[in-house]
Amino acid sequence: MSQTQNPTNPWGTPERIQLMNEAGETTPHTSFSAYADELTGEDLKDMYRTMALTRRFCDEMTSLQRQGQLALWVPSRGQEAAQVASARALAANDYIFPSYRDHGVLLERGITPEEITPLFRGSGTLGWDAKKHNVHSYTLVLAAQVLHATGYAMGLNLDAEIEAETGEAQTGQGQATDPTQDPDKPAVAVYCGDGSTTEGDVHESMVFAASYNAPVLFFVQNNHWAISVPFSVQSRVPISTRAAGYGFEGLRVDGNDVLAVYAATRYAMDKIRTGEGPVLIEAETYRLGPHTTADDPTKYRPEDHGATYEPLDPMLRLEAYLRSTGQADDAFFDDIAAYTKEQVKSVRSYVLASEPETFETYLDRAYAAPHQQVEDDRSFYRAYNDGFEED
Ligand SMILES: Cc1ncc(C[n+]2csc(CCOP(=O)(O)OP(=O)(O)O)c2C)c(N)n1
Repeated sequence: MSQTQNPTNPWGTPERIQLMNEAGETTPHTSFSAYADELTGEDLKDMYRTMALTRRFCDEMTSLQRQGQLALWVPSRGQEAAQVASARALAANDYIFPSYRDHGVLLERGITPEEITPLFRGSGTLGWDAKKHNVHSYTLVLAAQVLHATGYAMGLNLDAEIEAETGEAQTGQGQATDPTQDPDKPAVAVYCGDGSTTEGDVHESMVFAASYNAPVLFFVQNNHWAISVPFSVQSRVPISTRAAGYGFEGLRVDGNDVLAVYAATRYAMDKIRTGEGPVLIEAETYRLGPHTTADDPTKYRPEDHGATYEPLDPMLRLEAYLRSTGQADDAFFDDIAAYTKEQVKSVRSYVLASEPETFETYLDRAYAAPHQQVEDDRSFYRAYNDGFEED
């Protein structure tokens, strides 16, 4: 297949939901505007603040990586609307399974920037309390989290069955909220990229989720690239069309539009909670930066990509909307700049003060009980290390 081929779908393509265009102008939608209308001006400003923090934090972490202070960084530039608006539409007792680029999801969920850093500094594997936030660890093995999420969602159905039989609310594993007080039935949201959907794990997850009516949202951020492979090579059709093949609804949404992403996610979670099973959302966004700090996109990306995609930047769009509707002015944006600057200053100090762990510490944590494979790895590692001569 040629790399320039455009994905088309002769069997029908879900409409692309957009409530706010690139200029920040809104258009009502018969089904989705009602959900977006739940957001107050304060909510939108708050979302802008989190998006701005995500971006500023991302830039700071990129600089720290360039200075040799981090092993690697995975930038989220361009995907802030998809991440922050979808996370805002989830309930506190929904359990989230992120990929490795979902910093906006975490920050929206109340995880601090500092807590995101250990994985990239090598000073720990999981910096946040997964049970407190109902957010699983980042997953670097593509799509593994999609299986975990589906299994977790199937477990929630089993919990509900036990509750129906015994009358006792089940807490589930790691649910931070009190199930007797929760207004919403818990569900699961899993994040993955367009490239990840080509993994068998995603296919298996979707088959199981459909068969068992699992309460899970598959939130795919189509950022148009799987490292250097363009979306046109990965899929002949928009990813949202695939859901029909599994027998559940697929939504296609402008992933740079906070209103559309929020509305689609709220709609999907309502549907999932009523027991109708899974939903797939494809958020069409764009990765403005490199895949990671180890990547050089100038080697594979068209030279004019900036001219095409930078005007679609979700930050510019929300700013235009807030300004044109008189909800925010220079003073607001100056405050945000000062706030994010302060935040990343303290992250920088935190990172520089945190000590990288030794490799053996990771081996200690691989299994709860002794494991022969781990001991073999330990012996191999020690022998390898002993092979280096002292200066
Ligand atoms: C199982 C597995 N295969 C290959 C890789 C190497 N790899 C890391 S990221 C990536 C591309 C992922 O693209 P996508 O799913 O679209 O997510 P994005 O990074 O664009 O957010 C690949 C192939 C991996 N981490 N895990």
